[in-house]
Amino acid sequence: MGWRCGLIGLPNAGKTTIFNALTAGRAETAIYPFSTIVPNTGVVPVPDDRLEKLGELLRPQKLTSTTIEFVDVAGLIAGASRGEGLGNQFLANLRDVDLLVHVVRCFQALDCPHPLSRLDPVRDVEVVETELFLADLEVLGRYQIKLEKRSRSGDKAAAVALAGAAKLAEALNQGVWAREAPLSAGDREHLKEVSLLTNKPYLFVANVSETEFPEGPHLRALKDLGSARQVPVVPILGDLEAELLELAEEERQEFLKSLQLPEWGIKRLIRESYQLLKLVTFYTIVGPEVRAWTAPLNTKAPKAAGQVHSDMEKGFIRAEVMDFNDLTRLGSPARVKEAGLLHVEGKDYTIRDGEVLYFRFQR
Ligand SMILES: Nc1nc2c(ncn2[C@@H]2O[C@H](COP(=O)(O)OP(=O)(O)OP(=O)(O)O)[C@@H](O)[C@H]2O)c(=O)[nH]1
Ligand SMILES: [Mg+2]
Repeated sequence: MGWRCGLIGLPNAGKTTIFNALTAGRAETAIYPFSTIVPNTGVVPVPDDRLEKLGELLRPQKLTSTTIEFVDVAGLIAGASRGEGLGNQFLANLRDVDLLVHVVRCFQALDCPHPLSRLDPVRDVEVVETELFLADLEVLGRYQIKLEKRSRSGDKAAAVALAGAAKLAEALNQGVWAREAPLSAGDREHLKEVSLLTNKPYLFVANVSETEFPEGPHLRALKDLGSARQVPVVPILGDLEAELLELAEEERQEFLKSLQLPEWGIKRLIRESYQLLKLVTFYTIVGPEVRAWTAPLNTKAPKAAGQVHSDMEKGFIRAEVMDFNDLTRLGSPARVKEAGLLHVEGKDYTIRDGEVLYFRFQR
């Protein structure tokens, strides 16, 4: 299963720069706005300390991370819903992403003008979010027309959904995110067909310059906004992090130290995205390969097995489960078994974060 994050923001906020830093890509960036027209997509391994530890302990021939995909689209400007700039049709590319990452410009660059002249991250957020609301209202409006037709032809469920849609439209008009709108679980169930951007988990990336780091006024303003709204803020030194990918790992580490940073922003962004998606990580040891997998919270063992191979879900018999901590403490799967800490679990078992699983199945 693929997890996807969409990058949004004003033109020249550095979305593509950060996309390149994340994916080690070479998508075109430019000092003029609207340099991205066709979306860029790239798959990124999720950094995972536990997987590294399993690698050191078990020395497999192959160590495979789980991945997350990033999608970089064009910039949004005020009036995009009326066709300004590149319009907002390209947002359709983000309807099926699982998470929105809003790249907010917190860097000054004389050669790369801000599309609204002055640097002001809080205003930029408002401009972009207004366009998200307008885009969602458009999509919801089209859905309401469909529901009305269905309701007129006697579809009772459509009539109930219509009432929920009206409540949702009212919330969006007042600037309330769809995911925070006061809707009942029933309303949400009826509206699950319609995919709204403001219904997605969301975080800010502050694209900062070195002068703004670790605590310049623009970054501070964005952090304050983030804490007031409970939206995480991840600072990234966009240009620098993208450029330094050219260097050897050792030199990159030196740089990190000289900047007194615990880790690169892009690494933190991948981790934060993964956490916001409320995913759990489980591990399998199959032949020469130790591999990390991703599943939504509360996934049953057969579904998790299905991620590895669809036959494993169909023919699922049982899962043999070890805890990562037991395995690293005792040193090998055999010792975990000897200590009586290998649990055998059936079809109804809900897997938990950090478990190491062997799936038994019939072919
Ligand atoms: N000084 C500085 N310049 C940056 C930084 N991040 C990006 N830039 C520059 O800003 C310009 C625009 O960056 P892009 O990554 O193309 O911006 P974008 O948001 O993808 O823009 P559009 O695709 O046009 O919407 C480029 O010239 C980058 O080199 C940064 O952190 N510091
Ligand atoms: Mg771009």
